Order: sequence, then C-alpha cells, then structure tokens
Amino acid sequence: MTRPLFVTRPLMPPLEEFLPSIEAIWKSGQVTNGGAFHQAFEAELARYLGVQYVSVVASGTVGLLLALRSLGLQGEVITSPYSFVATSHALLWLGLAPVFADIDPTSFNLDPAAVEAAITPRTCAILAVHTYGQPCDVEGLAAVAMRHGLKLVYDAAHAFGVCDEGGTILRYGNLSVLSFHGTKVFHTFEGGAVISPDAATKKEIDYLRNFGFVDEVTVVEAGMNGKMDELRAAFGLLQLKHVDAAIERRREIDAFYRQRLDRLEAIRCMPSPRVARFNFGYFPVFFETGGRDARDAAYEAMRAAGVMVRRYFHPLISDFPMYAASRGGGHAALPIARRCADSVLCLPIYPGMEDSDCERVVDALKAALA
Ligand code: T4K
Repeated sequence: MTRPLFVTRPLMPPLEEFLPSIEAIWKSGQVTNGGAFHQAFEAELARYLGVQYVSVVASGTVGLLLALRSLGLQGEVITSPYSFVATSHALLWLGLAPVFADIDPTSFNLDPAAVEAAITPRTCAILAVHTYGQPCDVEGLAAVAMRHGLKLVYDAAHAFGVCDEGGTILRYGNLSVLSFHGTKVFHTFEGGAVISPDAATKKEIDYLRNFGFVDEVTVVEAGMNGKMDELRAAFGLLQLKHVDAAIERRREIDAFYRQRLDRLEAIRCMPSPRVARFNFGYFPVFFETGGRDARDAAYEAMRAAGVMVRRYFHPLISDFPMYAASRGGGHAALPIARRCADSVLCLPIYPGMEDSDCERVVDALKAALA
C-alpha cells in the first residue's frame, strides 16, 4: 500500500527543542491562566505579526466568538458561504442571523457589491473571510461598512503572516481572528488569536476570554474560558522560530505545482495573490470543464491513489440544514460561490513534502484528468 499523502501535515519542530519548555512548565507548576509562556508568546507573536494588540485564545472558533461578542452585535451579519462552517457557526452561537452574500471569482472572498445589495435595516456587521489567505477587497468592504455604519470583522484563520505593501492584513476591520489549528501554516495543536485595534479592545477581549475577571473579586462581563494553556503557548513560541522556513518550503511547492499544472486546460490554479508576503497555506485548483462530476471523479481517483485531496469548501455553508432558513441559505442563488464549491480540489501542500511527493500529486492529478 502506498503511503498516503494528506492535504496537510502539521509543522513539528524537533522534539528535543520542545523538551526544555516542558521541563520548565513541570518545574513552575503554572500550567495556564496567563503564565510566563503565555505572556512571552503573546509578545513574540505581536512582534512577528507586526501588530500591537494580540490576545491568544483556545481556538479560532473561540476567537470568533470573543471578537463578535465584544462588539455587542444584534441582528443580521453578512458573511461568506464559501468558508469552513466555524465562520457562520460563531454567528449562530451568539444569536446573530447569518446572511450569505456571493463571492468574487478571483479572490474567493465576499464581493463588496453583493454585500451592499444584501444590507437591510437589521444588518449590524460584516464577517468576511480571507479565504486561502487571499486578502479580501479590504477597501471595498471598509467603504460599504462605513457607508452603512456596520462593524467589520475578519475571519483571518488562513491569513497568518500575509502582508500587503502596508504590512500585515490583520490590521483591517474592527477585529481579525487567526486559527492556530494543527492544519494551519502556523499552529499550536489547537489555538488562535484575536487582533485588536487598540488597548481598550484588547482589554475587553482579555476579560471575555477569562470569565470577565478583572481581579479576584471583580467580574465585569459574562466571559467564558477561552484561554490558551502554557504547553501550547510554549509550543507557539517554538513554532515562531521555524515558521519562516516552513513558509519558504511551501512557496517552493506552490511554484512547482504552478510550473507543472499551469498549461493544463482542464483546471485553473488559484491566481497568485498580489501581496508583499503570502503564506501558501492551500493549493486549490478549479475544474474548468465537466463541472462537479469531473471534480468528484478526480477526487475519488486521486484518493484511491493515496493522494488525499480535499474539497475546501464544498458543500457551501449555506447548504447545511441549520442555514436553510437563513437569508441566502438553502437553495438561494450564490452562483459564483456555488461554482467554486462544485469545481474546487485542494492539493496537498505542507513543509514536510519531498519533491518526489509533489511529483506524485501531479502524476495522480494528470492520471485523473486523462
Ligand atoms: N474559520 C476558517 C476559515 C477556518 O478554516 C477554520 C478552521 C476556522 C474558522 C476555525 O478555526 P479553529 O477553531 O479550527 O481553530 C480542518 C480543521 O479542523 C479546521 O481547523 C480548519 N478550519 C479546516 C479548514 O480544516 P478538517 O475536517 O478538514 O480536518 P481533518 O481532521 O480532516 O484534517 C485534514 C488533514 O490534515 C487530515 O487528513 C490529515 C491532516 N492532519 C490533521 C490533523 C487534525 C494531520 O496530519 N494531523 C492532525 O492533527 O477541518
């Protein structure tokens, strides 16, 4: 049986580099609640990302809940149907009504014109996603939010380390949320971070992630337990030392795929984003001919050959039963998002891939297309 090639594998630094941190945690007896590793990780992460106000949290999903909750929203939130379910689930958990708008065919992100067309008097916010790490039309979305007095939150789960000419794309909107899940470019097994625009907002997020405690006897909010523990914070600190090399290897794999696949007529690679720095977290290709049947046939054939491609993001979130009654949900026309969901196939990309693994992926895809 050939070794399976998964769509991703987590970046795991040498174990011996992590052991001293484990020893230090054992010695200190401080395992969570803002210990030394937590503080050091938050500070180092802010420096790495080029932002001032970072709150590390238990997961990207928890980060979304805290960020949205901090804004005191009520009513409808316009969001992308072309994402991982966590994006919209966070809205449902907060009693907010998701409204799905269509996406742009090049960036796979919310189309500002579609967002504007979906606004009603009940709309309070936009929850946009930097899908595959491709930046949203941040100016277009900011203009819509400004014109209609809406909050703007970015689900930046895929956007670790992505920069435009002005720096990190995490600086846009009211808040941005990263995921540090094991499948992400940068991970802490599970984890995430909320990026705030100012000290007051960070303080609010920090209260919310710790039950609302200000001190031992003062609770100012109905917060939750959204904290990151010491073990994961220590792992995050170590990951920061290795992530640049990992992104560089991802860049090489991305270039290899493009060089080998660009001339195939049946598929189109995701356009290379025009950014100052990208993270190469995903390598989606889109089937130009044959529609969903052709894509699904290739999906099955490649998996049978041990190349464990995934269909991120199919089905559309708006097609799941709990969204059937949402505006834009059920069978609503979201033609571009639907076309992407029906035609996408994500190829394996992770820093541990050998050149021969990449060859295997290309060969399996070509065989599936033949
Ligand atoms: N917003 C967006 C836009 C997101 O994409 C996500 C998460 C979130 C919000 C929420 O953030 P978190 O709360 O998760 O921090 C995966 C991840 O579970 C999920 O975190 C991620 N998005 C989503 C895009 O992908 P699955 O169901 O595809 O995961 P799974 O377990 O099938 O893993 C995929 C492959 O990765 C496996 O076939 C093998 C490899 N793998 C996975 C894990 C977990 C490993 O090699 N080792 C591992 O430990 O959802």
